[in-house]
Amino acid sequence: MISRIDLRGAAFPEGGIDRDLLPRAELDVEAALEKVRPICDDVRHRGTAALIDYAHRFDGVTIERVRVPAAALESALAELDPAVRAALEESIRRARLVHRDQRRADHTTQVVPGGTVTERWVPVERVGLYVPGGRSVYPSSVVMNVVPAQEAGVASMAVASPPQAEFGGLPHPTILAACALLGVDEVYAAGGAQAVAMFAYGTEDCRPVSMVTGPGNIWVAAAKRLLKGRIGIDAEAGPTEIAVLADATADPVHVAADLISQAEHDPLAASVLVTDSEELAAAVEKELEVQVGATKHVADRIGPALAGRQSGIVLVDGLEQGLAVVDAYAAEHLEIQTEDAAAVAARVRNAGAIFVGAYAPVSLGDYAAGSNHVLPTGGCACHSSGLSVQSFLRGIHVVDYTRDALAEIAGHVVTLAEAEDLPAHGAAVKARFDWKVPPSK
Ligand code: HSO
Ligand code: ZN
Repeated sequence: MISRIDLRGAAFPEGGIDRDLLPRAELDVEAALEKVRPICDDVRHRGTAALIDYAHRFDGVTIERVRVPAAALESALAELDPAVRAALEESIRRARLVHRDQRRADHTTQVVPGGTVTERWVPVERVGLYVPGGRSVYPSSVVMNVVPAQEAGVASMAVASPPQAEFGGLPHPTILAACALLGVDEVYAAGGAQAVAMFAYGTEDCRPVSMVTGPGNIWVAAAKRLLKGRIGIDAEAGPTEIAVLADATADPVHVAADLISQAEHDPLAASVLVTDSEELAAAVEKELEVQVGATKHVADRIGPALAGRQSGIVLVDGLEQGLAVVDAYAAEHLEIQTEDAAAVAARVRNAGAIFVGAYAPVSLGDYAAGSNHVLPTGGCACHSSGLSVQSFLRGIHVVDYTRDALAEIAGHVVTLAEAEDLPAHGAAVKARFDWKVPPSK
């Protein structure tokens, strides 16, 4: 079911191993760009009418309006299963604890007497949060997007999620209930590229936003790539990934369960085990067969995900090689199930989130660890981080110099301006000192 990649005895070069040796899903966002361009242009020009047409074409539902009425949000919350409500409330509470601690204080550096630079952290004014609603309906993703935005102090936010035929053209009721629980009252029944375009350009109903976050399918990713610049984005989230770095001390039952858990998302999801233990590999292979037989989404997702070339068991010679592999892979989620797991985890350089030891499965982080589950995929963890309060803040440098402080550095500014053949830059300083460069102190 799951393939093996045997790297034992392979050379591990100093600069890291070749990523192409490792399993990974290919997502051709570039090819989707040409398809989403006319959709985005159409929404730009025809606004709500275009969104209503696309709801019909792509979601198979006839809707009369895109903005979800307040009464629909209230009734979704009133009808929410009390157990789901309690679980969401606890998930929100823990996420708030963690994200509140991520807030940044403004900081002033005195460069010279009379010359300061302050970094002022200012939240993005208005954001659009995309919540998928096709194969997946994830109220937990509403929590993971809304909580950091709220904790960052974003003043205005709107959520978009595809209209569902089953629910009279509204987004899924659990999504609506999660919005209501979080105090988000601006929700739109719009999905795919057209929802991102609605946020970017604005419509009669929806004021344009400055930033769009949230996971989505390939069309959402393509629209984000197309409209990036006009809007800020978090990342083009790809299929989910779990890597487990494990040694002979790991429990194969846990490892197999965790590999299956993320394969459950998507046929392109990646489940990768990196181990130096032949015995563990064999036991996990056996355990996968057993557990897959007892789970739900096998034929459409788990089966193809585990059998796909993006998943596999990577055999290595030892912990050092294992660390080199997981660093090269840069997984969205990385579990460490080894002896002295915390010490091993501390050595990892590239991962979206790290789950330490036997009692921190990825599912915990997906719902209720307090950490965020919107994380970099596709190897982007080597340069990017997951969603956080920081994602919604901009650090503005405030430069404040007195006349004396400027005089002190004026000579150097003029010299550098001349070196770059930009005399007008130098002149802007000289103009403040009767067109002379003040003598350096
Ligand atoms: N594992 C997904 C998030 C999720 N899991 C939502 C369950 N629901 C990406 O981190
Ligand atoms: Zn998940």
